[in-house]
Amino acid sequence: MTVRRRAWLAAVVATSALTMVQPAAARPGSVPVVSPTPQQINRDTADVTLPSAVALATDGSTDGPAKDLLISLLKQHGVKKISTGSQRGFVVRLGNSGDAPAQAEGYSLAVRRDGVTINGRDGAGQFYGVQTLRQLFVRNGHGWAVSGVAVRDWPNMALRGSIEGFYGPPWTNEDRLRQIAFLGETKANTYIYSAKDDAYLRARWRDPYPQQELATLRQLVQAANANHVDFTYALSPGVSICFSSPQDVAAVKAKFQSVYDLGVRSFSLPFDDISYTKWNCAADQKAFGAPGQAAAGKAQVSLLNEITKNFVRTHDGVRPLQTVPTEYSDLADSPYKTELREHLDPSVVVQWTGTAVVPPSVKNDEAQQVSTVYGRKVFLWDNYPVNDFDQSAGRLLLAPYAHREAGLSKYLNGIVSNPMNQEAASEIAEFGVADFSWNDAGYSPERSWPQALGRLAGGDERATAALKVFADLEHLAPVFGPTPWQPQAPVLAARVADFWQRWNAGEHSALGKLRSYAEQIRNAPNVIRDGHVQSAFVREASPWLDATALWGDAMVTRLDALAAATRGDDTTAERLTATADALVKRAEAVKTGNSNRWGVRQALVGDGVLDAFLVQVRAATVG
Ligand code: LTM
Repeated sequence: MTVRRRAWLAAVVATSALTMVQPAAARPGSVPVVSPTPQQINRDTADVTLPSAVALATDGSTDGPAKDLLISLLKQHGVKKISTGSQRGFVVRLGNSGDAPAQAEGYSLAVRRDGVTINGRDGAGQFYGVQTLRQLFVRNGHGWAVSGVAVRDWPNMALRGSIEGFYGPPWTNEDRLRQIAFLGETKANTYIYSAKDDAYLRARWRDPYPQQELATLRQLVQAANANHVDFTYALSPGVSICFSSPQDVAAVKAKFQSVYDLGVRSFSLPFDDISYTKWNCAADQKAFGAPGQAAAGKAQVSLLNEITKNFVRTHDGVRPLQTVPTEYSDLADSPYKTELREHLDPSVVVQWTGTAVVPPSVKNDEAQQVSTVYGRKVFLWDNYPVNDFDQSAGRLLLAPYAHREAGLSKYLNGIVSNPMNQEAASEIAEFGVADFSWNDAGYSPERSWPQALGRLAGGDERATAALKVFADLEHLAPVFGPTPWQPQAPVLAARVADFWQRWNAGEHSALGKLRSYAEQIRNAPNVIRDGHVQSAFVREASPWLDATALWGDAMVTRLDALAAATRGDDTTAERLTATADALVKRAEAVKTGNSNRWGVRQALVGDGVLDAFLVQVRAATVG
């Protein structure tokens, strides 16, 4: 690697370390919370004070990005002097001189009185060891210590990350850089660049990139490499390709070559959301037969096998080709799937969305069945927390990642989340995806979700609590049908149910308890805006935060009206009821920006629970 390139990479890693959201410092003496949940973590010794001078010991295998991240973390935690060459005093070792687990991307980490040792099976393993160390720093007076733990860790799934695969406004470059840093931080290794409305990927797939676009892509690829993320370039020619045309096949290769030259080493040819029962050219009928499922399978296989043979295998370092079949969301065998199972090169990685496109759950027996049908382990394209379709209009989907069965790592070779058009808000569910795909057996949504919120709040406990209140009001997951499978506002709903039970039993003190939660709802947006919450999240969530403040105010006011009516002060009760009515109107009038395919809509907050409660309280107040 040239000196200039090393300096550039150091700058990229330093930038992501700076923008990296800091976890709350671990609690002294306990086994710290590390995410993704490690396979093995044990407390070995008391917390070890981090001195202001340390020696850094590397070996021939030490990974550049891991080392750069390590140095920047040590500096952020009070280390002033980092010497190399000597191995005296407190030594931080990074490389593969010892006992790294055998699994790809695995690492071991040991904290002792005289230093910290991280051994990675490979470069990514070292990087992930350092990402674990990032979560082990403990406050120690004015300085820092490191939790005295021993970790052995590796991922259960080979591919983990996200696919920018939604419809509507694609992410900005800034969003993508943030996402790539997030993926590195959560030990996810895959970002698939597949935005449906990016013309160069789909509608104008044949067109070469202008210089400016190439420069932007180069920046993304370099950031991905510096974070151990495979930037996967997904070209979707299915809308217009003539499979039997040598010119079109050459156009696919040329487009791939143009990004290979930027450093891309991972490629996909998705065929989702196209019509596969008609040809785009008459020649295909001659080459593959009358249009139909089997013929479509043959045509797609011919392109995928040709690209595997004469692009993937002829270019250094290129990973197996990926595809999204046109039949991506069911389990049934078909003439199309038979073609793929019997003739597709076994190295090609096939994606699947689970059943129902936007699946309420993904189960082991389904994954097992589909892996039989496609003749290989499949790669889950999980449409979670995507909000590009009409049933999710007006919503941010902030529920935990859930109802994916432990054991899926046996049948899946990975999971990528298809996120929302709102990048930072997607990180809540994506955090769970990274956690689950690393260690599906150890995953718990109840544990992971608060960690995701705490991370977004930069470790700010007050803001984390406010985010919990806010996210409870956006507690939905993608769903195609009318019935949500994640409960909306479960905390509020439970509090409201408890309130009515007590109130109807004549326990009027219940009102004060619920009022204080209503105040938390009203105040959450300000706390979020004033705290250390990631600014991109605050920007994206802004309409929903505005609406939340108004709904919270309406709830406080409605409860005050009820209190007034209960003590016989009808004048106040009527005045407050009118005030609350006006607040509800204002809350209902808050609109989303034009951020999604569904355009400008009401910014929905706790709908079905909060609004319904306000109607009930009104009736109880004014009869
Ligand atoms: O899921 C797949 C493979 N394709 C599309 C996605 O692009 C889209 O974002 C989701 C949700 O609307 N549904 C799809 O079918």
